[in-house]
Amino acid sequence: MMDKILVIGCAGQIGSELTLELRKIYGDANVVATDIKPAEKEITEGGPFEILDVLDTHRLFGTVSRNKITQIYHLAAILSGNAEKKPIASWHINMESLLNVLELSRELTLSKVFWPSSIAVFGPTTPRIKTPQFTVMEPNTVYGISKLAGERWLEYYFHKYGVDGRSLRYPGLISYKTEAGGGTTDYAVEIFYEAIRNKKYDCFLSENTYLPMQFMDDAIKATIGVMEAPAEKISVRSSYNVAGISFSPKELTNEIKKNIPDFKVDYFTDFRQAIADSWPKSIDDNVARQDWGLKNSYDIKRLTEIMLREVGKKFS
Ligand code: NAD
Ligand code: AKB
Repeated sequence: MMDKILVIGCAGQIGSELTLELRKIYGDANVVATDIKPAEKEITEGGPFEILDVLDTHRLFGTVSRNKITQIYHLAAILSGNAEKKPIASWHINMESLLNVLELSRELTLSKVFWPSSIAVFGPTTPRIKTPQFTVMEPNTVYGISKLAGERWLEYYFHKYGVDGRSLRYPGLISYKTEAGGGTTDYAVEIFYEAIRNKKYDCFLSENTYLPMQFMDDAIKATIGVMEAPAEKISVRSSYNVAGISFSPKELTNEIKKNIPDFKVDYFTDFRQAIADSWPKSIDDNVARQDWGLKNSYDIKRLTEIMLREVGKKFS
């Protein structure tokens, strides 16, 4: 029987690309896209789309049952920067939504669930260079605390109820289709828009702040890779480290300058600097490589060229 997929949060930075990729694999009619807000036409007209608040348990059960859903990709969340502005509301959305999805997966015996974690699960006491898969985890942001708790719940539902949840600790994701949604790594997306529009960017992180990043195509491949891996290959039932590449705002600026020589960046750090300073500078993702074959193909040069070309098209 063909799998039927539910994507929750299809209008966001990841959902807007993952939904289209899933439709290519499983067929347009077999991927039901949902979000609390309208999505791009490509998604709403290219296959089934519903407005759905993932906190509305009753409607969520209805959508899953009516569409005979077998797998869920649950992407709805409040990201690190926005979550610090509304800690309790963000905790509620991030945790209740995951518990709703896990409970439903248990009750309706769904085959698999994908829920993303983040490098935000690490904190100031974590080793920051080549952060290992298993290490000290004492996040000090509400987003990081919710992701760490979510990882524990995912593992708990697997061992206690057999819910086959799979997860990646995404680094900062870089893409051109949909703008980033209120995180700390967003500078690495915004910078391309400002480089194209104004040849000038005010960066909210300091020039030598190294963070792990990944181009969206690699993130989508990794997401589908972990979901399609045979269950016996999944040794980590919390969430897998995913490294991508690491760079600082200064290095990214220099790469952009190779294409736009008069591009200028000024630095005005804000509350997100402290968040970035508590996160890893680089990640060791060997466990994911060994377990199910994680691969990254995009380096800073290649992603910069693609970002400038594609963001450039939006303003030409
Ligand atoms: P995003 O903010 O761009 O998209 C999230 C989507 O969820 C939005 O379209 C939003 O409308 C929707 N949403 C919010 N509340 C909802 C609700 N109550 N019901 C239904 N939909 C709701 O986020 P993203 O960057 O696409 O991230 C997706 C997931 O990946 C999140 O769990 C995030 O924590 C995780 N993640 C993202 C990154 C990144 O760099 N983008 C890195 C690490 C982890
Ligand atoms: C954020 O900055 O909040 C996200 C993330 C790394 O989880 N991009």
